[in-house]
Amino acid sequence: MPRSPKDYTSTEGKPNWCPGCGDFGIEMAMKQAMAQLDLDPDKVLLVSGIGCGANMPNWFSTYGLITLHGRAVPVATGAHLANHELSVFAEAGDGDAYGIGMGHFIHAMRRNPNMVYIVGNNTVYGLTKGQISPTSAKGCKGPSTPFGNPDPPINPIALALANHCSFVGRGYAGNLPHLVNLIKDAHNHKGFALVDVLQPCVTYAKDAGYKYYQDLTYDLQAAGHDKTNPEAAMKRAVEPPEKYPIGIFYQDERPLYEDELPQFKKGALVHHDISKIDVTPLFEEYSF
Ligand SMILES: Cc1ncc(C[n+]2csc(CCOP(=O)(O)OP(=O)(O)O)c2C)c(N)n1
Ligand code: SF4
Repeated sequence: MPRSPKDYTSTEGKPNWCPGCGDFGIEMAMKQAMAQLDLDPDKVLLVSGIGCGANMPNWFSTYGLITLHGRAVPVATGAHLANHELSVFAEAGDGDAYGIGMGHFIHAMRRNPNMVYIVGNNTVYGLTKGQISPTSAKGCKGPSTPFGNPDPPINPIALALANHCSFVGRGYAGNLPHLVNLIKDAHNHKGFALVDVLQPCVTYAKDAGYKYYQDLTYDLQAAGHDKTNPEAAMKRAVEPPEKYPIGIFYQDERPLYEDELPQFKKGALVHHDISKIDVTPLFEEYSF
């Protein structure tokens, strides 16, 4: 029997997002992608940070872990290194990923562990009631910026392209078929795959709703973009903000983090025989 999104759905409760939240689209796209990839739920790990979107593992029947704000990527990297036979998805909001978790994001890109990083980019801190985030537009008003945001936004796509990310993609939570395919491509990619998702927050980012993105997104691949060309990718990434290309900006192949580390030559750590390892000398060396 072919798998369906239900096979990845927790029986313990339903999402508590606001009606119409873009996180519903991301959740369904992830589940459809997993089903179409025919992933065994017992071989999938979903790790998140803290935020509205980061509640995601609660609604999945796969292995899941909600960590700390900004810490999805390092925890997912650790889990992946321990058992890199799992399909590892890290998931976070834009505040999580590009604010407090920015350092982890940059270092993961240059290390290239084999995982998918899905960022629900709604340009606000949703869970804490709509404060501006690192991707909020300059001048936008919110509870933390009643006179307008003084800072220009981070461009996560340009940042990823400039920092060794081996798969750089952007999707839109309101275009499910496209997002499903993008997540499947990201999963099939060997290396660290960023999927930044334009995600309407219907409660606190009303200016960037479904109509806004519907009008301004266009499909990179349908427009003939060459995803192997880094200069073309950067040009697309810095297009004026009134356009939002979605699809794969860039993809290349290079060694995985686990391929670079001698500890993994014998396979995933979970399969190593540790029964004959004696840690007593280590304790003796470090005891006072
Ligand atoms: C170390 C730490 N700082 C701040 C917070 C408070 N906090 C929780 S979620 C959040 C921001 C959520 O925004 P985002 O990551 O964009 O996700 P969204 O809720 O929009 O999905 C903040 C600041 C926290 N939980 N931990
Ligand atoms: S506050 Fe925004 S991001 Fe959070 S659940 Fe509501 S619509 Fe979604």
